[in-house]
Amino acid sequence: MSTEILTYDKVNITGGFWREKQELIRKTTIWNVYRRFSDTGRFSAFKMDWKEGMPNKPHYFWDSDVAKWLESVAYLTKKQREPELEAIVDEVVDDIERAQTEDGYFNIFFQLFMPEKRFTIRGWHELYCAGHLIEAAIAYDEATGKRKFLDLMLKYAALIKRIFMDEQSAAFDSPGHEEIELALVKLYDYTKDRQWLDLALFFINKRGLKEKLPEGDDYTRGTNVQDHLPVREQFTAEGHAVRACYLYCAMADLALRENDEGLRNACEKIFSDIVNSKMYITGAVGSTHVAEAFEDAYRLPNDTAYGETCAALSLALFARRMERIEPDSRYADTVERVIYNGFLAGLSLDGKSFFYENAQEIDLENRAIVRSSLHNNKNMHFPITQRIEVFGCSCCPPNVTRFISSIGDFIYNYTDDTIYVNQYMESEAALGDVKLVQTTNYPFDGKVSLKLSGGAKKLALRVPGWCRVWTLVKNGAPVAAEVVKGYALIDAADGDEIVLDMRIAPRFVRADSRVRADRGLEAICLGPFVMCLEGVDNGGSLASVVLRRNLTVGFDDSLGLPCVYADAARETTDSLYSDTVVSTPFTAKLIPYFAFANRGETDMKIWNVVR
Ligand code: FUB
Ligand code: ZN
Repeated sequence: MSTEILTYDKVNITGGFWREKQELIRKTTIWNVYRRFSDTGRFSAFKMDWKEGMPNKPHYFWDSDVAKWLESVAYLTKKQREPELEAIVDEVVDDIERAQTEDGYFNIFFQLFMPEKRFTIRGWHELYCAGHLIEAAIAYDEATGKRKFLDLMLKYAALIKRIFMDEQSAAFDSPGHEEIELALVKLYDYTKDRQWLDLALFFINKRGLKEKLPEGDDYTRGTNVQDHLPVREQFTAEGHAVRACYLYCAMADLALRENDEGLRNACEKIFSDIVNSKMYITGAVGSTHVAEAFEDAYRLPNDTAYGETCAALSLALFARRMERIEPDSRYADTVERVIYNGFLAGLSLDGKSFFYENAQEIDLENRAIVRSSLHNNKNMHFPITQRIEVFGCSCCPPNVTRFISSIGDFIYNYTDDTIYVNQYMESEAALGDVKLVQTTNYPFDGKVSLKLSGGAKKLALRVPGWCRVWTLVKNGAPVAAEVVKGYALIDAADGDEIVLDMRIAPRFVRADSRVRADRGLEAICLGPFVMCLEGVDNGGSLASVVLRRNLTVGFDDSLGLPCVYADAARETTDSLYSDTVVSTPFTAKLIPYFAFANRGETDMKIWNVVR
């Protein structure tokens, strides 16, 4: 039984944790990304007047960086008009209009540097850029009613369809970096024009058939770009993690719309493969910097983890599509794991800077030893320890802004008679005549009140996988509820108030013993937060810290976040090998993982010895 998404435009996040994040994006992050993208020439590149000798030579996927920023502005604008931001978008759209060729083509890099090579180099992201521009154009039209951007992109999409699908005259048959497939499904949903769904299907169906291989192009064939098998025969997550998850998003989209059992089966298996063997406890995925890829099952090293912000985010996008196909709480649980941990770590608390790779452990002393070693393994890659404002490859920052601005998409799904409550965020939502007011201080507190008015619906409230003790109260009286696939079901009529109270207490979590990096270690979680130790709170190096099982919850006022205190000790030996251990007790402090690295460079550890 499939469901519909109650999209972000019908859900207003009115307070609490995510409202603060959305305000941060609106007031700080969107502008900071704009400034950094302007400084680095990304916006002026759209003028198409770059000449040799000038600084900031346009890069082959800058279009996509700006496109995601434009899309973010659309989501912000939908909630509250922002004339200054809108003026910037309009100028970019005018630039695109001026530069777009007669036949509809638009790509900064190819038009400036190699117009004769268009649609011949599979690895150079033309279709990826096109996909992001299409997503932005849809969002902007939807938010403002200004149609020009969408018309330009419809013209471009028509060219792509003609060259790739009708004439089959391009040198490759499916994109080297997936993205346009899911954008085309959105275009179909928005315009109801079947040709866009057909084009998305065309790209999906061509992948893995290896019919066309541009000469000398070895990189963009095979596992790294999910081209090793036809998509309906792919059952494990492989290759570049962002590419992979964008592909899986489109596969899930098409499985739903086309009632395609083969795609659905592949998506279910791939999703299980990810969450059962290839995902960090934080929801980060893509554990190696080598090709930014999924590693083999259970290979989840902490100190060298890659875990790109875009990859975590795209896993949440995939999970959301899967929960549309089938309301099973494991999908929303995964979304929750990602958004409170592996994704959110990508953004600094002040909203100005970003991680591209997200460390799962920082041991500064060990890094120094490895780096100074004569036998230094040059391939050993450690993620950066401090967020920065812009990267040479800056795909993550505008992905963060568009994701948080539209995070309302993740709260509710519905069928004719049921509303699924997937995420707990203080909000007001409208589904036709039915209004839902969600009041909560989640994730700091596990109590959620839902007031329904204007009709009657069954509510299906997700009981998070981490939650062991919860109660349900209807209009002040405790009620029992049947739980189906992780959702507690309860009828609600006009004026009813349902209160779900989930006990949030710190808990110890272990990893499957096949995850070598976590063997013998435990993590502490608090509600949806994965907690971590930081050197700045715990006296520098964390390598010798042993935690005890005695935990108390506190609040860190300077971070504005809950913390956990643990009885602990530093255990050191008196020589390289020794049976004499010196144990110095202290109280350890753990903070939510996503907030690490906001107080200078320091050690960080999620997995610890607990004794
Ligand atoms: O190549 C485009 C984007 O930049 C990818 O999705 C990221 O992994 C980064 O390589
Ligand atoms: Zn990225």
